[in-house]
Amino acid sequence: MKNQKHLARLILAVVAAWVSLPASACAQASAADRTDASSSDTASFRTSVASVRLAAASALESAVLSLSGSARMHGASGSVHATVLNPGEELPLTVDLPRGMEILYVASGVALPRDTIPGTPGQPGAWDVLLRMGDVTKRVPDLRVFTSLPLASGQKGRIGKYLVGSWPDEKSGSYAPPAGLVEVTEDNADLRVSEHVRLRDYLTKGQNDVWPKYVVLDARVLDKLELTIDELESAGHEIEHVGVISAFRTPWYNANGGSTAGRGQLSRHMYGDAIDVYVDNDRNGQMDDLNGDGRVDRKDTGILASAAERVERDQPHLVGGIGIYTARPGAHSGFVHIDARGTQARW
Ligand SMILES: [Ca+2]
Ligand SMILES: [Ca+2]
Repeated sequence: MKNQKHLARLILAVVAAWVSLPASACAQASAADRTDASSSDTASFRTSVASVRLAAASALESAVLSLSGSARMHGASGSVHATVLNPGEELPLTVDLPRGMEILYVASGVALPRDTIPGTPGQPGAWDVLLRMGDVTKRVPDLRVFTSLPLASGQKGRIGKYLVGSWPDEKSGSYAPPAGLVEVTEDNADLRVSEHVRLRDYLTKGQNDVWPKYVVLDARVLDKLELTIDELESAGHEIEHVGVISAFRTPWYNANGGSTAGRGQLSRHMYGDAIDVYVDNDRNGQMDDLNGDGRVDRKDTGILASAAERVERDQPHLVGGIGIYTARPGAHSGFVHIDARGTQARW
């Protein structure tokens, strides 16, 4: 009975903090707290607990729906899963959570049992987001928060053993060095950052045995890509899979890695807001024949680029570069570069 009274008081505390709770549930919970004076009616107590939990579940459900529909976190496409928080930044909620409801973070993509962390995690990592009210908890689907590592942690162009290089010394604007880097581990590399892209797709080539690795990830280009895919589908091209040639490139790799021909010194790939992609529904590592003429050529990459053009027209905040690369035998079968640099560029 003592435990029950304690629980009832706890529930009442939640109820008091939560103005939207139905009056009937409050009355039942109050009745439960008076059991020492009136009776030991445990059935009534159980009913009140069930009512409060049901109401908490319902409030959580609607809060989760609000977060799931938030363009701030999922983009205009609704298909972006990654929200990157710079050091010290909090989740940009677009709705006020009811009083008594809190946000919890739990490490994402790890196999072992996990602790929940209230408040924004201080250390870099990938997190699933949970909402809790009283003792009821609900996970927010398709939302992954990445807390980034301050760039100042890099020493002499390396973070740990991972060679990054250094960004040009611009003070501000879109060419200023990124505030933070997202840590990629063997455990979290397969997490989806949008419906068609995984964190792994962002990795710079090379340094295969070095973990963790680091990337810069600007979710706006993911939104632009997912909207481009929506455009293609509206035009009758079903898209199941896109291949990613390159997304983030460390400054070191941009200057020294692979074939550097045709690479800009200030490539947007170093700033995490560029992605080179091709449609690859048959997953053969080659651009697909989108127009069905039996050949894979510039007409097919052109269809992809035109879809990105239409996205830019409708979403001026995603303006940036669109570049078509024709096939280079032995290297690739053609792809389209898409970025969200903030000013229009075409090639
Ligand atoms: Ca293909
Ligand atoms: Ca074709």
